[in-house]
Amino acid sequence: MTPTITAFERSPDGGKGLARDTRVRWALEEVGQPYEVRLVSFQAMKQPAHLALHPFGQIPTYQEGDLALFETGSIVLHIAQRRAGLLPGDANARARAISWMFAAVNTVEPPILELATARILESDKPWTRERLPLVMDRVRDRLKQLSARLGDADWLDGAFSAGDLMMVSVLLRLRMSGILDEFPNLSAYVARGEARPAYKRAFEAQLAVNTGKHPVG
Ligand code: GTB
Repeated sequence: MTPTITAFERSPDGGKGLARDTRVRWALEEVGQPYEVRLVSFQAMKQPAHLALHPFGQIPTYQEGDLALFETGSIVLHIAQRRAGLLPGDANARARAISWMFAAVNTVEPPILELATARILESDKPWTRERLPLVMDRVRDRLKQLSARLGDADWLDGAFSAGDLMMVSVLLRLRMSGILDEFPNLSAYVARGEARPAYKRAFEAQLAVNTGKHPVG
């Protein structure tokens, strides 16, 4: 059965690939799973029909037969468990790859989101000028640790895995801030992720939506 995901009818980033449907598209492309996309407006996301799929009224969601999922971590894990290509066969290596998925969303993404909130949603607040350097330092602290662990390896733990897919997706959000450039091995890591043919297909697909080349359904 072909899964259907949801994505923004128009992403606020205009197609830079930062909305979270991109990581789900990327996972589907990595495993060669065809998929369909249902585009939803901000208004529709808050209506009962969408809330039944996503309790927080967000995108992306994932539907496959009578299975409905939300949260990109769980969606990507589901895809990775169903089809080969994103998780190692060895049980211990598989468990470690899943740890990196959790680390991406639970340990590295929170300070990055805090930075995005400070820069975008709180930019007009009088305390933001003072707070921003603190938030940036919290991001730097995490990146320092991640950079030390990655070292000169291509990927976090052996071959590319769902852990790298999630981590690269999370780090991409930092590109505009310039902080990533302070860590050349992390910049190169992100660039390696973006160079993967599956990522390129996912990126192009979301870009087509946001440049009006995809019919709104
Ligand atoms: N933890 C959830 C997950 O990983 O699935 C978070 C889902 C989420 O934040 N979804 C956002 C959403 O639906 C879209 S991705 N927001 C609408 C709402 O809450 O009303 C977040 C996002 C949005 C826009 C940009 N951008 O324009 O740069 C980047 C990221």
